Amino acid sequence: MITLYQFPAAFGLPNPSAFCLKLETFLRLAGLPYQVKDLTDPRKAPKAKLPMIDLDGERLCDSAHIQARLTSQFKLELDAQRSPQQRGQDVALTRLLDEHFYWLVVYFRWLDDDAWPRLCPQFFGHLPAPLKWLVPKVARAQVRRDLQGQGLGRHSPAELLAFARSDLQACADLLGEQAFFGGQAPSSVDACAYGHLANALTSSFKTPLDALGSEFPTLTAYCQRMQARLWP
Ligand SMILES: N[C@@H](CCC(=O)N[C@@H](CS)C(=O)NCC(=O)O)C(=O)O
Repeated sequence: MITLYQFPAAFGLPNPSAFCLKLETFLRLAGLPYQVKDLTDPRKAPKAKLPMIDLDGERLCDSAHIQARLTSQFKLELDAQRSPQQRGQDVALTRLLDEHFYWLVVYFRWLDDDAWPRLCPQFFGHLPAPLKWLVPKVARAQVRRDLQGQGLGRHSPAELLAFARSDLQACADLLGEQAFFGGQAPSSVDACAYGHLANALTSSFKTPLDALGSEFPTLTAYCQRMQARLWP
């Protein structure tokens, strides 16, 4: 049995974490049975990040590692039809979303001064006093440090929006006229694309990134298509 440990649903999405939504979408695409356990404190996971799964008593972390393990253990064929060139593009798109675009969404949720007073009660409102005042301060300082270290936190909001626009343009160009990044049917890269794009473009938690949604109608239509297929 697979148990998926992830943050609770929020923002009108199955999950407000792009990586948790990526992995749960993958499980649905693969047709693997699973149960969900909500966790609000990622420090309880061995690598202090979510998602993680318990697979017959073994704890596995990192959406990419988990997908690779499930693919080999259950002989999944989600990517069987992908050519070497398409597989290369899938890795490149995954890196763009996981390692670059993700941080832009983090910035506009956590460090934008308009977003923070709305985010704070959503993520930390369940904590008892005085934790609900202390933990958000520590967590926000950690996010600020992470973004400084990653490098994107050194840019202005306008520069970050320009990066987001070019990331989304790359996604729209790769999608082209196809229904899914995998072609006529979703492949595993669609789990990643949906996790990130749905969080940035279709969340009820509004950030400056929402303005970009109208510039990329094929991507918002894509999110709706994935939602209808996997999250009816
Ligand atoms: N490479 C990891 C990234 C997971 C990740 O960054 N998870 C975030 C939530 S979206 C997290 O748990 N952050 C908690 C923290 O950094 O303290 C994966 O693919 O699963």
